[in-house]
Amino acid sequence: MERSTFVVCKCPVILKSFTSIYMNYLKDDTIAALSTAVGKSAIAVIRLSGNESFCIINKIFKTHSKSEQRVKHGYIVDGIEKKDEVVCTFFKAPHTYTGEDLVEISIHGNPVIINEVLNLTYKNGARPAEPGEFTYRSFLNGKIDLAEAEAVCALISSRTGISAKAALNSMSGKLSLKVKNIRDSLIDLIAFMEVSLDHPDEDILFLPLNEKLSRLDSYIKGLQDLLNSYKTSKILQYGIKAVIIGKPNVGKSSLLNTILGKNRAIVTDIAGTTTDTIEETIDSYGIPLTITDTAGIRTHTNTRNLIEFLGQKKTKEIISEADILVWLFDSSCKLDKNDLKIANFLEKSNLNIPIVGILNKSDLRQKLSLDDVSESIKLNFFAFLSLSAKIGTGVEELLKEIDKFSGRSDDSKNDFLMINSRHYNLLQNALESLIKTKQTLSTKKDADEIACFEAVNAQVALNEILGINVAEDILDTIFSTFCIGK
Ligand SMILES: Nc1nc2c(ncn2[C@@H]2O[C@H](COP(=O)(O)OP(=O)(O)OP(=O)(O)O)[C@@H](O)[C@H]2O)c(=O)[nH]1
Ligand SMILES: [Mg+2]
Repeated sequence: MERSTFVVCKCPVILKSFTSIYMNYLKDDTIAALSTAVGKSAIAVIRLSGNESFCIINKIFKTHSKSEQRVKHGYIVDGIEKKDEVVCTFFKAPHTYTGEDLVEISIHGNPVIINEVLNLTYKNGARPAEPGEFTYRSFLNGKIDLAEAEAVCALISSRTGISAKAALNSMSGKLSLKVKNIRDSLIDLIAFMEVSLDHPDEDILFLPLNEKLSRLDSYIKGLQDLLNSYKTSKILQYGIKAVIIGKPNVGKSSLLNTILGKNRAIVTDIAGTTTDTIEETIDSYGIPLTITDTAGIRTHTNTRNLIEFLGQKKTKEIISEADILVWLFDSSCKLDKNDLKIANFLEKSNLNIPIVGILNKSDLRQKLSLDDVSESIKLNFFAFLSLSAKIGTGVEELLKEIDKFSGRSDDSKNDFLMINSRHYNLLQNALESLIKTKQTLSTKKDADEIACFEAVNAQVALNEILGINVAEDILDTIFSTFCIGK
């Protein structure tokens, strides 16, 4: 069976770099953009948001639907000329995505019609929306916080069901709630600390030291739990990159083909068949798994074959980019100098990448065991399996082993959160500040002022995750990665 590979989402143009773009525009402008993918489709949706949305639509939309209806059928017109038969959905502020008056025009998905309708909205007072500007307005109008806004982008670019679920959890506020709970309790503790600073002689609001420390412990634990979920979150979003390595003819390309369920790479019994890297991504247990087949590494390269030499060079380069290495041995023969050459290369490279060892060709008479490998190769294996790339036995177990590397457990499947590197760094800052707060309180006498300073630093970092007091350039960077129309 062929495994599902990924379809690249055709988002409307994404602008990668610009400076403080949103700040240069008036947020009172009414904006318009295509919110569905560019190209031909049955239906395309154009969105209008801002004070003038209803007014602009009244100029270009003729309908017989009753005025109180939210969804109206009619025609987009330029003067008396009909441009398309459409359905318009009206959303009245403040209960809309952006918090402003918003209209969604569902038109026929022909690029010519899309352009005509968009141009009509611009002609009548709207301006083209910047990337992510609808979500940016939603953030500005307090409909969502920054972590929720970032999750919108993560949801759109999710490549598997589980990563979409994680992004949805963050988008619906589950990450923000955890951060807010820690932050709010911390603010409470800071208040106690400040009161004792301001009124050292009064003991009405006095909080004993052990109570302060135990509260700090619970915040530290909460932050550590969030930080621990980062690795899984990263894997859910970006996937795992597994690189198959081994000497020539060991079955690397056969393994790639069997995992994919199709003949992607050429397989022959001629050593040195694969001379370039071949990469494919599959959905493996809900995680995007990118598998790279490489040119086999051997001591003697046929001098005629410069291509093979370059292929081996590339293999060595690609190894350093792997999250996990799948190292194949031919179990139908003894270890040879080519296996040892690879071992030598890996030992010298000091890469610290987990390795899954594979005794391939398990369908043939076995001449090599795990003990033989461990005796000659002193590297640590994350796991060691026996399989037949040709027949397929043991291949599912290999995928399960790779999945274990993600560190997720099935029990927490529904609770995954989308935590990005910005959140990670801020959580890390908050954690360090709280550890310092705790150390200061427990080791120094009358050190409440320093402890309080560190606790406030932690609060500031947590605020930034939620988008409170965030610098404009950070907002620009975040929203500029969005699609236009979102
Ligand atoms: N019996 C058996 N033969 C296998 C198995 N895996 C691969 N082979 C055979 O081994 C030979 C080499 O297989 P490839 O998949 O091309 O090996 P490779 O490691 O990609 O080789 P290079 O591209 O030259 O580095 C082919 O004849 C395969 O059919 C297996 O599990 N069992
Ligand atoms: Mg090959």
